[in-house]
Amino acid sequence: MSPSEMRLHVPEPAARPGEEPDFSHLVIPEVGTVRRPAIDVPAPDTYDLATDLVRVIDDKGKAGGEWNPQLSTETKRTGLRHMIVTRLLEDQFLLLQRQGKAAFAMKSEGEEAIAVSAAMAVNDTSPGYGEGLDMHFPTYRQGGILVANGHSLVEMTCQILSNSGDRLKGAQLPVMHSVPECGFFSISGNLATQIIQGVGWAMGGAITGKRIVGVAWTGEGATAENDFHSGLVFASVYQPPTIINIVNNQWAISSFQGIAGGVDSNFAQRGIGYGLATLRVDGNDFLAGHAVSTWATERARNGYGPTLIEWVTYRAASHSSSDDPTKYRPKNAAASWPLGDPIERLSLHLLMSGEVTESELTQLHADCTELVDTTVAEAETFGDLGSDTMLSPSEMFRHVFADIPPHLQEQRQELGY
Ligand SMILES: Cc1ncc(C[n+]2csc(CCOP(=O)(O)OP(=O)(O)O)c2C)c(N)n1
Repeated sequence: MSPSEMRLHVPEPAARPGEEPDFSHLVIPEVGTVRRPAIDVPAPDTYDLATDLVRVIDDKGKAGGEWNPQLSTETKRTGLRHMIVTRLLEDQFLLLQRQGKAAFAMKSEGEEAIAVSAAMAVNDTSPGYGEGLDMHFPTYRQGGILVANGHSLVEMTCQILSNSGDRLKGAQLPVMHSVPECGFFSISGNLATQIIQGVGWAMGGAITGKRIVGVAWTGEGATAENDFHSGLVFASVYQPPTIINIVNNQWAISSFQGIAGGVDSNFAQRGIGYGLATLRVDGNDFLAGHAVSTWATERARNGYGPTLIEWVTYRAASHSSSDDPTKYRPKNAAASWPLGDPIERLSLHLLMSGEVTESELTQLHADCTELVDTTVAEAETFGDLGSDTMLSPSEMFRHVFADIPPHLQEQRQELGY
C-alpha cells in the first residue's frame, strides 16, 4: 500500500453561498423509535442514545413514543407563548440596535424551544423538590430561560438598551444578562466557562447535600475550548447533579460544526468518552426538549449523576448584529433545515390534537405582539444609546469594585466626573 499525500485536513461545509443547502448528513429517525431508559440507568447503557435523536412531534404534528412527556394543554400553551415572546422580543432587540439605540444584539431564532423547554423542565416545583436554587449557566442564546422563568421583560429590554433601567448600568455587553433570582447566572462572554461553573455549582450542591441542579450551556463551537473538557472530567469523576447542554446550531459564527469536530463523530458522543449518561435530541421539538430535560433533572436531583445532552438545531438568524451569514452559507439554509421551526411545530401539534384553534393561535400572536410592543416602549422611557438619555459615562466606574482602585479614580477624574 502506498502512503497517501501528507496534508492538513480542513473540513468544509456541504454547501456554501450560491449552492443548494445540503443536510443529508443528518439522520432523522421516526418518532417513537428511540427508547427511554429509567433515570437511574448506568451511564454506559445510554450510549446508543448519543447517536440516536429523541423526537416526540412528527411531521404531521402528532406526538408519540416513550419520550412523550404527556404535558397538559396549559403547559404546552405556556411553552408556545414563551417561545413566541422570546422571538418577538429578540426581533425588537435587533431593531433597536439597527436604530442606533443599542450597541449590540443577538437572537436565538429557530432555537427557542431549547431554552424554554429546559427552563420549564428544570424548575419543577413538585413537592419535595427544589431545596435550593437550580442555576443555569447560559450563553447569549438562552434568553428564553429568562422569559420562561418570569423575569421582567422591561428590565430585559433595558439591559439591551444599557439604560438607567439596566441593573448592570451598561457594564455588560447587551444580551449578557445577570438574573440569579431567576436561576440565570451572569453570562460570561468567555465561552465554555459555563461548563466548569455549572458543574462547580452542582458540586457545591452535592457537598452541602442540597438537591439543586447546575445546568451548563455551550454551543457546539465552544466545545473545542479546554474548559469544556475540564468540566466533563469533573462531572464524570465526582458525579454531581449537573446537566451539560450542547446546543449544536451547526454554526459558530462563520465556522461550520465540522471545525469543532462534528463530522466523523457528533457532540453527544463526547459524553461517552468521559463516562457520562448521554442524550441527543431534536432541538426544534418542544416536547422532546421538555422530556429529555425532565429526565436529566430527575436523574440529577435523585443523586444518579450528570447527563450530557446534544440539542440538534439550526441558527436561523445571523450570529449577532455584527454578522452577515449570506457571506458563508446558502441564503435559504434555515428554511431548508429538515427539523423545521420550533414555534410552527408546537403550533401544528396543538392544532392537530385539538388543543388550540386557529383563531386562538392568531389571538396568541396578537397578544404577544402587543406585550412586546408595550414592553419596548416602556423600556425606552429609561433611555437609550442614541439620545441624550444615555447613562452618564461615570456609571462605568461604579458597581464593579467596592473600592475604586487609584488608576480608575484617575481615569474618572480625567473624564471630568
Ligand atoms: C473563549 C472564547 N473564544 C472565542 C470567543 C469569540 N466568539 C464569540 S461567539 C463565538 C462562536 C461560538 O459558537 P458556538 O459555541 O457554536 O455558539 P453559537 O454562537 O453558535 O450559539 C466565538 C468564537 C469567545 N467569546 N470566547
